[in-house]
Amino acid sequence: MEQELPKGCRVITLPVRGDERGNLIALERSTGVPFGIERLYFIFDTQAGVARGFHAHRQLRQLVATMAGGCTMILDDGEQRTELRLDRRDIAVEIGPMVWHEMHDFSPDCVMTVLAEAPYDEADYIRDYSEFVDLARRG
Ligand code: T46
Repeated sequence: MEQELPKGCRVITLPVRGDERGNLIALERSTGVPFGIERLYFIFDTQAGVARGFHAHRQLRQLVATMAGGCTMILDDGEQRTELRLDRRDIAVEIGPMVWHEMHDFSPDCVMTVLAEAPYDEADYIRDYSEFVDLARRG
């Protein structure tokens, strides 16, 4: 995954500890999580043809990985828009504040795992794209 990402986004390779029994990935600050983890949530059983997201966060940083299946993530900082297929367990994407994100084309088995820096707060969401672009361009 060498493509250029919008501001505030980064692809992180997760360390896989494999042995003859199988594999294990441990996530903590020392193995690449760029913030203290306050919340963990999972998105699964996404119905065929459904897209999710369509928002940016004002402050929140998150780390997103798919632990099964895959989906296509659109990342947009108001100037640059990038599409990324997330379908490897050892790859995560950091989504910083003020990044519009959408998730499309979920495989039926997709389990998306999200680490978040802060508790859930609806006030942190920008769900209107025009408002997001205005705020992002103002800096
Ligand atoms: C994001 C992308 C990647 C909670 O009650 N607690 C939570 O921690 C979360 C994340 C959601 N909710 C409630 C809020 C809604 O009533 O669960 C419902 C579905 O949330 P939402 O429509 O925001 O889901 P997505 O898939 O559009 O977005 C989610 C996260 O909300 C968001 O922060 O970055 O996944």
